[in-house]
Amino acid sequence: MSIFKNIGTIPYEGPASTNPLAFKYYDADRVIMGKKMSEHLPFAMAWWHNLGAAGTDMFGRDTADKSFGCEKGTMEHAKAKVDAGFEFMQKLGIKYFCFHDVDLVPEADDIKETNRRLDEISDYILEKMQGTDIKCLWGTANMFSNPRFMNGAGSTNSVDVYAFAAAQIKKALDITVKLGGRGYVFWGGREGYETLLNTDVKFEQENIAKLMHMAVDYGRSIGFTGDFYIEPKPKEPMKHQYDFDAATAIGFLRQYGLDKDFKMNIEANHATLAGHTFQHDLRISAINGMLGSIDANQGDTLLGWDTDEFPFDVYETTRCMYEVLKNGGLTGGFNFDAKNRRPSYTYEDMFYAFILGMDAFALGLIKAAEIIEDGRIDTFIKDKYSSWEGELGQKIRNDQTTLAELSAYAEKLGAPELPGSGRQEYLEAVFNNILFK
Ligand code: XUL
Ligand code: CO
Repeated sequence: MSIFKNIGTIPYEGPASTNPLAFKYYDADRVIMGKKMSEHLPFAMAWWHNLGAAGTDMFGRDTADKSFGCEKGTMEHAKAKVDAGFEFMQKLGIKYFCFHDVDLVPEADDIKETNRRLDEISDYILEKMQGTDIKCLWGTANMFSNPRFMNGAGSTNSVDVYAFAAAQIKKALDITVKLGGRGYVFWGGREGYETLLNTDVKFEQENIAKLMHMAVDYGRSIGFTGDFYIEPKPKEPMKHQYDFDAATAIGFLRQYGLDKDFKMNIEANHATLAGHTFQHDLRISAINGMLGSIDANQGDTLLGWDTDEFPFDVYETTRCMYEVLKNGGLTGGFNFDAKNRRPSYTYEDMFYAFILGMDAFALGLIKAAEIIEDGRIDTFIKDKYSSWEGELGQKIRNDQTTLAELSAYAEKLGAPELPGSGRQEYLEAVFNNILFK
């Protein structure tokens, strides 16, 4: 039975098309820099936003109908969400989905019953996956919504709550592996603090690391070969969250010996909340060998919270894809951790949102490849550092000199020349030239 009855498979029709239910740029089989678009862009649907979120905000209730013909909070509804999700992904050509445990089933009062429901729904998802090429991109445990997590999960003051978090992670890993997941995410929604007056930061961070180590040990023991991810976010819901940004999370992973098993899942809107650009957190992850996956959305520069909008800004998607291409791709994918605006409440809007996001990234990919193939920007960067190619530069790079030797060199020189123009305006003009040619 079809849920999105009036909507067919979304075709690629090219930039001249005005059909709102067609891709203008995302052409799955088009080859860019030796790889198909669909391989460059493993898109994923976020179960929670697309099949769950129906428009409730701080000031008003749902505007969209996501009952899919069933009573919410029942297993029948959980299955209807699976049906809706698979129909949706197939119509858009999306090959991956991401989930929290409690997105899949309504949470019961007792974890044994919740786990039974998770077994039932994952069997149903497995059945649905057969005959399709749809797989899980990553799974995670929701350790932030239930009131028991008000003081954190790995960082909680309650050892019982900590054990409960461990149980949820164990089950979420089981389901992720069962569904062929490429990754497992830790987003530390409540891992942080409201005030230092009541918080032992060192104790909490050590306990988070211990929980992550146990997750790695368990995951590897059941055959999970994928990456674990930290998804950094600086604030919201907590005033301060420990995984503030990529640099902070990478430092944490190294400090506690988790850096071999973990990478970053970088979300655009989280990076901007941290006061960085999206590209900054991608670059910091990439240069540390830890750019794993992306939560593809965008924020609003005028608002100080996580708006989770569908990506629209092609400058941003181009900068993102430039980083991804330079990184040689991702081991993860592009999860649309994004939701329709509250007044966009129809089924058509769900499709328009994904078409917007997929086209914005496809265009970003096309333009990033053109920037790299054009070469002007990369050549500029190479030339900018060319003084290091000489003997002195090589000596410094190879740790073969001393402060005294450099001082003697500088004295002989008297004064260095200016280092050369940064040419920012020229490079920005090149960027625009490529974007709009
Ligand atoms: C919250 C957020 C989460 C994670 C998964 O801001 O991004 O949905 O992606 O827990
Ligand atoms: Co996210």
